Amino acid sequence: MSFEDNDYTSINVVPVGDLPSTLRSTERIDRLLSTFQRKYGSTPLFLIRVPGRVNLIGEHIDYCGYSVFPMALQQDIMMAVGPGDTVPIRLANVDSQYPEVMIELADIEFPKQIKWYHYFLCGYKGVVDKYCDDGQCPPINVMVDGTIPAGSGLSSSSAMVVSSALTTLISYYQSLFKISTPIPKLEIALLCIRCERYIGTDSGGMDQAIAILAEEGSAKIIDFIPTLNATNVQLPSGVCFYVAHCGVSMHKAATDHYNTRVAETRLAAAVIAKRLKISGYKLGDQLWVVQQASAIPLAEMGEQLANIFEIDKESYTKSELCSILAIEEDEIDKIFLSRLSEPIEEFKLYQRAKHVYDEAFRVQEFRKICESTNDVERLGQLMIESHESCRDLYECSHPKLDELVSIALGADAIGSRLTGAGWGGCTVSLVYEEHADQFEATLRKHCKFLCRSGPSGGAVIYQV
Ligand code: NG1
Repeated sequence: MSFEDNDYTSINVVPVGDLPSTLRSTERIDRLLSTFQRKYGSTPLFLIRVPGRVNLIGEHIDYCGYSVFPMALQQDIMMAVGPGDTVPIRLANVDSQYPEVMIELADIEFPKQIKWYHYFLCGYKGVVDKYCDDGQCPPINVMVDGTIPAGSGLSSSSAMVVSSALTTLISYYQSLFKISTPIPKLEIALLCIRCERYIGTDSGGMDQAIAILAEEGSAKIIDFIPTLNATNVQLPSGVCFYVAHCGVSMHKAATDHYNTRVAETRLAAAVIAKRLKISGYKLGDQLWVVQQASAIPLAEMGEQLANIFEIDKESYTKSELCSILAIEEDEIDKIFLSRLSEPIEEFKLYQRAKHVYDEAFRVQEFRKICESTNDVERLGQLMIESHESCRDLYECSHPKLDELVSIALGADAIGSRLTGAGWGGCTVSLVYEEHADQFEATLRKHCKFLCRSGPSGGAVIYQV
């Protein structure tokens, strides 16, 4: 991915009076401002608001180079920021379960045991390293408040990373007496994608991109190839989307699940490249690279895999892969497995690649329908197929997610699927407006977090 200068504007810096009516003069904003005031003895200069997101379709394909279809939610992370004293970063949270921290620059590191503030440090470090002269931002005091349930597949982590990046950027520029940052949104999105990887997860980029590039009223197709790009897509009328939590939380950075899938998709690409004799392929390339080089249309790629892999073979061992790829074990370790904390010996390649190619094609179909026929029954069908593929081929579901999907379909959802990384977290369901009340009443009996959301806007900086 690269950044090309184009017509994307920078992040809006607007007066605090422009907060959306759902937030202006609310208890939540009063509490954020007064907690800041009590803790730091001053009023913040800025409020930064960054939304969470729900991915409508296109799971685990962003890191393979394929387009995804998320929309921003109303749930968000807000940060209040003002100039600090001598400590470079004082960071507190309105929610007392997240204890206050004071951070010296020399202390910025990313251990295996991640704490809540490490996501803040990702954005902070990314910005300081790239934009601040002498690698320094003046001391800042920050108070955080969030309404995105953590570990729910709604991207609370990226909302935190993006808000910390913007908090750091605006504090730096403000200290230079330049209030609004001239840095284009796409550039900030690319920076945030890169810097969330300090945490140890090889994430694809969907979450940071939508958090920054979302526009009220439209879902977005996010493309990564040839460059990061976001296109508005109007969702059909007469239907709505519900997000529901299955009750099991999943903290990606604490397990190898996610990075294992990234590794399996890259190993699958290596086997495809070898067997199709693809020239120009480099070890570690993503699945889109081999599909494009093979000239096999995406629609056919999933089927073609049956001729490339031994499909009755459940998994491949490392030594089998060494002989197929004609490389040494330590090359596999270095190129594909270096981000895993535990060794793994068995790799499912056919199943992962099949999911990725089929899912990428479902995204194309979903988009086409939204832009043409608005055949909502087909949209629902694509969501159901997506869930089945996540469950059976990609193995990133959870029995509680499967159960919630069944409950949603039994309550007249047109389609329902897990959303986000999975292994817990939330489902997203497509529901006819006229069934919404009934659907909501049924789902409320089964989950603590349920929200109906239309597409929200992206990150905004408010000047207090
Ligand atoms: P969540 O649901 O936020 O854990 C993750 C990745 C996305 C994408 C989805 C699966 C991060 C920050 N986000 O999302 O890039 O790969 O899983 O589609 O790692």
